[in-house]
Amino acid sequence: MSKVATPEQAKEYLNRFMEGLKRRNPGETEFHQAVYEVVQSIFPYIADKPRYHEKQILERMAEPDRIVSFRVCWEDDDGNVRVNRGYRIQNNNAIGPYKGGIRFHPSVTQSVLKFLAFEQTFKNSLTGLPMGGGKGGSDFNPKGKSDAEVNRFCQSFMTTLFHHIGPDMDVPAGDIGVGAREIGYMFGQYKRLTNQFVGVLTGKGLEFGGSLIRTEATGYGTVYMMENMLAVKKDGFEGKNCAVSGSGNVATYSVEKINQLGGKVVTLSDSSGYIHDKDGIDADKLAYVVDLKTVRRGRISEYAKEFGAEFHDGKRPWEVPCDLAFPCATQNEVSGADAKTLLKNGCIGVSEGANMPTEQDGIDAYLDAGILYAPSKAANAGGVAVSGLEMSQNSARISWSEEELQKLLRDTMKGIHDQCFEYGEEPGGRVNYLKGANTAGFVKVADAMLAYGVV
Ligand code: NDP
Ligand code: 2IT
Repeated sequence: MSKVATPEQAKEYLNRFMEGLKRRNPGETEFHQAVYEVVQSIFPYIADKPRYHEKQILERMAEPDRIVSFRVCWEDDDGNVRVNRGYRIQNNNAIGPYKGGIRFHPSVTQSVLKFLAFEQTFKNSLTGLPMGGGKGGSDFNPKGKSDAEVNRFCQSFMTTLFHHIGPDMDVPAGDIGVGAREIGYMFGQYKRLTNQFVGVLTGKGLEFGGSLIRTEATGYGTVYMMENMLAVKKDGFEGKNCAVSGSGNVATYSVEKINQLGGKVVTLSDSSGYIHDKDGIDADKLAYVVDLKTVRRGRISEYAKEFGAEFHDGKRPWEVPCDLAFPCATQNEVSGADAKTLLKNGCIGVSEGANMPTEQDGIDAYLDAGILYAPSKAANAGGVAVSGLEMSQNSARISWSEEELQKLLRDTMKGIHDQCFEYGEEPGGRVNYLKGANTAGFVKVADAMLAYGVV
């Protein structure tokens, strides 16, 4: 395919590509979804560049370098032996060591982690830092487990994982269900097994090599991405009503930054439902949420009781009218119908803190409406960017000041915005940030792969 393809040829190529992918990866629907989103949006860019086709670059990117799957045995507090499955997916290390989080959640499957590792490859490329893409995790459910049980699980998980990771090989971090506590337990076990104190995990405690603002970085970055998109339209957060989903790490620091920039957040959620607080979630209420979720490990419904807000059992917040939406919980939490409801109610911007939170027909609805839409691999890249800075600090055995890191995070998000803008600008002045993110992320990884020959 050496000339610009006609729309029919493009469609045929996409169909053939997806058929092959589905045949090779049966039943892995989340992985199919993530690959489809990328391939269909970068096709206009690669159509007239035969080097990418001849060297099968997309086919190689969509085949992980390595999948490690292993048994994780541990004993619960009653002495019962429990068995979970652990994984590490090393998707692509063309531009740096594998890098990406670890997720502990009962919904974790190979398909979920393959989609996340694939996405991470593009996201990490966008940060401009030398990091490849990987992801890991387990179907272990930390909810309701004692600290001692979580400790035993993390130690058992690391006892196999440590063979496959290293500061120049693969550097995991946190994700859903993996926060400061779990990273501490896993780092402690890595150190014990290897007798090495190295930057093999990021998101570490500040006492043992962690970086300032890593905890805040994903949420802050998601909001900076929206701030940058609004600035192009000579607009800002002042007076905007915002709907945020989730109530974990990404959601809470998104709320903090929205508040600082003059917006008002009216929703938060967890897997049992959402709260609607018409008065806004201010700093004091947010401190309550952080304590509720990270110390007491309770349910978001308790917020409604505490502050007299509404709780909507089993529902998602997208039915609440808002100017801006920040899905910050999990994949596929915004259906096509939810996206249409957001648009009908006047939503003008979506910045995705979670990974792949919007289903494909929801994305299509945003793009058709021409709203400001920052896809997850651009919007939530601030977290892994500060992880990259944590790696740099660990290698140099130094710690940067909060002021320096805050500036680096802001500059990184501006850089990501500008790359998406450059590759996503369309005739008529619209910016397709999805196409921009996928294309800009692709180019760097693809060109590095070309340089290596056939590997
Ligand atoms: P946390 O574990 O801190 O919080 C997760 C939140 O999402 C909780 O409120 C949880 O509710 C909710 N949630 C999880 N699974 C589901 C589900 N199946 N249905 C409904 N709600 C659910 O995770 P993070 O905040 O770290 O991660 C949130 C999202 O952001 C994920 O998509 C993650 O991949 C992404 N992300 C995280 C980064 C980070 O640095 N931590 C970086 C980039 C992206 P409940 O308490 O009921 O489980
Ligand atoms: O999805 C993500 O980017 C993360 N969970 C953070 C990865 C990291 O290595 O900091």
